[in-house]
Amino acid sequence: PRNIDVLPTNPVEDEIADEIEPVITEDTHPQKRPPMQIVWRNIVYMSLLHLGAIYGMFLLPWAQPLTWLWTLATYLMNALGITAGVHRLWAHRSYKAKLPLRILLAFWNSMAFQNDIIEWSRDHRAHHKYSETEADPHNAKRGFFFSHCGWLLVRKHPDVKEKGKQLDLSDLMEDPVCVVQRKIYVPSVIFMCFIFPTFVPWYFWGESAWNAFFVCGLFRYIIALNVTWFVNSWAHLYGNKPYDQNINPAENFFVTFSAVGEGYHNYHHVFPSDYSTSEYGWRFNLTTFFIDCMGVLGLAYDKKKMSHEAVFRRKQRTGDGSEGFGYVVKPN
Ligand code: ST9
Ligand code: ZN
Ligand code: ZN
Repeated sequence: PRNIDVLPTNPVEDEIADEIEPVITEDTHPQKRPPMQIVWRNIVYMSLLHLGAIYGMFLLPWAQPLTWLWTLATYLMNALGITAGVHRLWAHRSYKAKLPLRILLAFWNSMAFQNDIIEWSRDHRAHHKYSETEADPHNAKRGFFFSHCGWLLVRKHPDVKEKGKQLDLSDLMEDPVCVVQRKIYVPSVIFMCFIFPTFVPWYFWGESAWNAFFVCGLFRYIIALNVTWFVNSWAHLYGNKPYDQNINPAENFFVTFSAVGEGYHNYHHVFPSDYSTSEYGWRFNLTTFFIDCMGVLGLAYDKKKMSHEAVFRRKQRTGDGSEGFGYVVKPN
């Protein structure tokens, strides 16, 4: 059972707290989930992209070592465009960023091709606020496949649209970087997600454009997409719960490692405004390291971090007694 009535979760000052604080809601259409409307166009696109990525994986041994390095580099830019960009900065406002950093993160976000910043943030705020109800766009109660990618292949539940109307997105509408990214979204994706990753290995070290497209373009994109989706599927199903054992989101090591710090998902749902999305700092958390480096350069500031005391008290009150990824379980 969900046990969110024991909160307030969020002692720190948080200007969008109301947007993501879980609320207890009745499903508007209880018991009668409308029949799923499959969107065949998305199924065809996603299947083709995955086939191309699998082909790219088989091309890997024939690509040059520098191309492997570039694949890793594009993966990290893609990942940070999601984690440091749309997730921690725009959807949660867990820190503030100066214009040059926001522009960089918006470009990296287009490289990730996961919908524009405003749409992603809207779905994500709905995911936190209406977590695991029909109004959660990727409601994990509907199973692994639905929360992983099935939700992108069917029309949304009417509750997502109805309840989602209550979300305030004015902070995003007022950020010119978000507005411009939305305006130029399609060309920016074609360039950042496909042309730029293909061009660099071809131009600078003579990799074949064919290899570069399938490896640095499709293979990198689809791996990053599935890793992101794992946060919604796997990390909502498997892992331990040091902070609140009454909710499904969990601490999952594989997801944390591959999603550059985003698998501390039990912590994140309990303390959504913490810029580290974790009790810890740089531990398996490249995103926090990146934001801290930007802080040193003066480009990131006002980082929100929960106090040790608040975290400790919450663990005592609602945690399952485990620590970290569950390697240390406290005796009763
Ligand atoms: C993708 C996104 O992959 C992945 C997001 C993952 C999130 C992960 C979060 C985890 C934490 C962070 C971890 C980071 C880890 C990173 C690691 C990196 C390595 N609120 O959507 P429409 C209303 S995208 C309020 O068309 P349909 C609204 O009025 C992949 N209102 O619904 C809207 O109109 P408008 C590539 C809402 O028709 C209207 O409904 N992209 C909300 O049912 C219609 O909206 C794709 O594959 C809301 N939340 O269609 C495209 N939602 O927009 C996929 C809707 O005009 N999308 N409304 O205001 C689609 O094709 C469609 O959205 C659909 C649903 C078929 C899925
Ligand atoms: Zn979640
Ligand atoms: Zn979040």
